[in-house]
Amino acid sequence: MKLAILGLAVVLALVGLSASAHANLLSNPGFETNSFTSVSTPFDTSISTDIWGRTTSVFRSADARTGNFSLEVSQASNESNKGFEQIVTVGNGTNGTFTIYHKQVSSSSVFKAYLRYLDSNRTLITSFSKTFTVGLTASWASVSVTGTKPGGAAFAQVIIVTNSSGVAKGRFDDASYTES
Ligand SMILES: [Ca+2]
Repeated sequence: MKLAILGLAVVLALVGLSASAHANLLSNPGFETNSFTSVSTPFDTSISTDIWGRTTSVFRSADARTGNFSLEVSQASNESNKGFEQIVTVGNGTNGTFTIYHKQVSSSSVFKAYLRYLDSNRTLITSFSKTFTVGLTASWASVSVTGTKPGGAAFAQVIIVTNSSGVAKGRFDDASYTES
């Protein structure tokens, strides 16, 4: 009986470790809560942690992959650097992965996803990025950026931003930042 209880405790501890190692560290990852802060460009390292920062021309859309809302970027012809970001305290993992789902609005557009690591003074240490196209299909697709956490990393900053000036549109949902 004692062995059985001990065994159960070990299993529960392992399950707990496994869950925390792959936990999504982002707040409001599906944009269901209407809580945002404003940024001029989505590279602002001074915003509060655990809240999405968004530029103008970024708003919630009722076209959701899950839940009731997604976040839509609708950059106009005379605009650039529109997008959104979040800064979180890093976890205990060695590698980080930022994943987000995207879908076209009315035409294909090129965006860039960033996973950046900041030190305790919020100075950029390392930046990983991937350029991707929204709108190859009308269904939801995902993009991921993975990188090794540098020494001294205190915060992870995830960013979606348009890749060039001019009209660019896309809807985004179900973001995650995990460590392993
Ligand atoms: Ca959602």
